[in-house]
Amino acid sequence: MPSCAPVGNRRLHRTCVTLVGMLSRSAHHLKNFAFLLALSFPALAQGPQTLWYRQPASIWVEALPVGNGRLGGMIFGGAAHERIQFNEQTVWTGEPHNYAHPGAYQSLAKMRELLFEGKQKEAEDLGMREFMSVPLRQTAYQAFGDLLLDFPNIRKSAVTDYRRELDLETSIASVSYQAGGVTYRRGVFASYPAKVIVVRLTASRPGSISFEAALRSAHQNASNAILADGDLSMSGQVEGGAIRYEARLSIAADGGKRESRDGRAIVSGADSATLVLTGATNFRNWKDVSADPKQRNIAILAAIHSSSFTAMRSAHIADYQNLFGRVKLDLGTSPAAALPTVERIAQFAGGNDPALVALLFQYGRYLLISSSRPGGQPANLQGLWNDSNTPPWDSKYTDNINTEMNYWPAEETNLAECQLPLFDALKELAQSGAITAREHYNARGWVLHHNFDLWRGTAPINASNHGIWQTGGAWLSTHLWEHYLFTGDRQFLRDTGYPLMKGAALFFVDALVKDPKTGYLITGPSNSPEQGGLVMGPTMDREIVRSLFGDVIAASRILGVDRDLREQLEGMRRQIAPLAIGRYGQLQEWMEDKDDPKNEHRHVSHLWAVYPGSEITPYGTPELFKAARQSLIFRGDAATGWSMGWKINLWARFLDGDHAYKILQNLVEPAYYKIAGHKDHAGLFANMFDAHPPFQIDGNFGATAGITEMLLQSDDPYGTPTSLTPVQSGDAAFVTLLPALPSAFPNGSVSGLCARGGLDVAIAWRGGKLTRAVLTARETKPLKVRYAGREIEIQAKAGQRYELGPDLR
Ligand code: FUC
Repeated sequence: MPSCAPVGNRRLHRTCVTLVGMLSRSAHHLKNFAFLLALSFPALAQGPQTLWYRQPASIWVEALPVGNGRLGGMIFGGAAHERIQFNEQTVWTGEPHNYAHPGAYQSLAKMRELLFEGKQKEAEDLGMREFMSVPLRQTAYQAFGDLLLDFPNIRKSAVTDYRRELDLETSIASVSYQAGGVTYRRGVFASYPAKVIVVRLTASRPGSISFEAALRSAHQNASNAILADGDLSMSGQVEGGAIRYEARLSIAADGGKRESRDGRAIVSGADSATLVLTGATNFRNWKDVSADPKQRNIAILAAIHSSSFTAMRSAHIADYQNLFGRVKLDLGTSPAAALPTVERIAQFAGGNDPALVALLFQYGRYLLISSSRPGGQPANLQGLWNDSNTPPWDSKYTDNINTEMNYWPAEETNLAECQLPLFDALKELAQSGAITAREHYNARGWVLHHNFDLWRGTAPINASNHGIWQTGGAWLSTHLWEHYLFTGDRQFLRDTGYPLMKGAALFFVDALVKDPKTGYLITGPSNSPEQGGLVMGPTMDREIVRSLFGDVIAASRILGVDRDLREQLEGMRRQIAPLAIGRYGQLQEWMEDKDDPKNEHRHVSHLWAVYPGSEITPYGTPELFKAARQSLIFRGDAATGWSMGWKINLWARFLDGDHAYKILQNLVEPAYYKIAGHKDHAGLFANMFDAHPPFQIDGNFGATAGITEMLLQSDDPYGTPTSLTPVQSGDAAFVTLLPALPSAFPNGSVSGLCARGGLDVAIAWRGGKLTRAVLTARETKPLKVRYAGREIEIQAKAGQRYELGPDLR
């Protein structure tokens, strides 16, 4: 099993596959081929890593997602009519654009002055007039189209033994049913190495495969064409925007007859068929839309032209399993595990189904692998699955929680390379954000406010009361440092991480201001996302900037660079306003003690220092720890999808596994959104997509991270607000085993998790107690291990395994 290795040194598994063989096989060869194919989609035995259903999807959030980090497909699975709604990550509205408001910095001092005088409304009004992004809103991720398959010989009423599933072990979605004495099977996967979506149709009786295929655009003015080789093409341009696109469908049928008519491809009486869907746009990067989507599709299809289906399938599975297979989680099982997925979701809160928690954990990893792969865009608010041209919040990148949450599971669940698209985006955001820093703050470095889009808008959008929030780039930059802590990849730190982190910190060297009342340094104008309006020095900002400065200090020391800056940051860091405990015993969300204990707002921003930060810890800052816990109790348990995702992590950091599990029970409830007869409700849709509601993928990723935090934590419990702990400095590793194990999982095991300090961790437990842990170190450094109040220190050596029993010996 690969350990938590630096991705820079890991050669990504790429297998070149070709399709040609499928088109030119002899009859004999075809028979063998059919046999192999029968093998390749065996009877749909339901494994523990399977979502499965007895009916086709009737709405989009029942359809099953596949994705290769660029193309995504939602498979409805109808027996007589299949719909695969598909996306490509760069189909967006808009065009390359600089969103900065020229000269906005001229009103900065006035806004601050108004806020210091308590004139919030005037400051917000001034912000709206003079300080906002041009235009005020960013662009929207778009749907692409549908692949429609009609099976004229299948009468819905004659279908029996229907079943559809998504197997997380192979990343293949399947449909099977019987009709007229024939068993039909359909398999769909999105291949990262082949860059396409593959649909395979087989039947138990030769000559039974008949269908009509068509591509339907989600946009007006698209044109459909049948190409010379019989491929279907669907091309066009997003209305009023710069993105041009083309989707192509290539069909290889074994036996039978092929025709094309009215933009449709018609296959009759074939033994089997393979459909290959590709889609591309003219998008090269945020500044350049000069690519040719048709040429891209031609190249993609040419590269797999002589590949057999089985070779493509094997390459897909090998590529996928190289990532997915790294972590195994067993939380035990129960009779509920045999039920269809929707029934399991419905029964979860009141029943006993620990295997569903393991499935949800792995589903988050599946969704990350499927929506965020090197070379592509980061996972947006819906990953990459979207059927609307006016999706909720434009399905863009909201980085005052959501984008970061998407990547919470990346390092700890051994998918570090899935975070690379985010880091690529940060390189671009740092360029765009440098313009925003200059025009809005007259500052060096770069800044990102609470949203970005394909065109890397970084200026404050929507409304001044929540759009002016300064710490999006700073928060995302902490992910760069975390990537180093998990992987120990110095080259990454030097070449990619540090320059971006340094730019994010430089912005605050220039933009922090002295609070006239306390003399401390604070940010502002900003807000505590997304409530309380425009203020100076919200707690979350101070936590993030303190953390970022700490990261840059540690990184510059490790790399032996920028001593002067390091000393400056050390000095400024000590002057940033400290955390404060308010009159209700709560951690103050703002500089002033004005928290409302009845406030159940979904954002729990001031608790950033508990998770994902580590400034507040049980042993290092016990008073603040208590206050933060009190704040979370005030906020309550009920929340939107992602907010529950966050609260699971927080309760795990509060070392309360049962409370974390209680939030998980709230999260695993049937979700509803705009369904007649049902009130909108957060939870899981039938396809296990998390619901805000509506669908927003961060809740899935937050849940996966939260389940991990129940089992393993690797921040230093002796954290301190002002000086760096050995873990935060990268000088030591620290793991806490089973810190918040819920009583619902008395027996279990996990392997392949990663911990800060370059550790690979496996843990087994019985009766709620640790039985064995194996830590594999990749770096030579002191390692502290904590379990059930006991702590040991090991001088870990790179490459060594350390096996520990219940008493940590
Ligand atoms: C933030 C949240 C909302 C939603 C949106 C995408 O604005 O406050 O709940 O998740 O992002």
